[in-house]
Amino acid sequence: MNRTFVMCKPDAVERGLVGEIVSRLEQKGLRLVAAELRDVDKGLAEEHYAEHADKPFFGELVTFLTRSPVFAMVVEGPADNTFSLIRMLVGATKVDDALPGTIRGDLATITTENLVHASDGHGSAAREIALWFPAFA
Ligand code: FUP
Repeated sequence: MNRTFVMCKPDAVERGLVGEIVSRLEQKGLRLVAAELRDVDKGLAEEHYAEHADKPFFGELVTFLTRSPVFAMVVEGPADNTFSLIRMLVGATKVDDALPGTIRGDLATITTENLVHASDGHGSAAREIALWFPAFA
């Protein structure tokens, strides 16, 4: 699948970094096929992060994702590696591991508030596009 799900999380919208993040994706050569600024309710946040339901940071994640609007996107690339290209641009999950040159490495200081979510495989891309943009599933 050459489409994947990407989201500027509440911290990115609050800090006015949506343009910077979208710009990095576009400069790479990827394009938006759907995008929406939207409020996230508890149910959607819990479903989105269902794989982390038993983690100690789950409650914090849900509270964070629901605190203010997110900018949700479906992003397309020329080949079926779109998700991995974007994961490279986004950088490591933990801010201490995120290298300069990546979105998180350049712009984030707290692991929970690491600005961007991006699907980590074909399966999660399909699941997340269906969850957030059913018309594009
Ligand atoms: P990622 O795919 O890089 O967004 O990371 P994960 O799906 O593993 O984690 C989802 C979110 O949980 C991360 F963006 C930040 C948060 N998280 C923590 O707060 N603490 C951790 O130890 C790991 C993840």
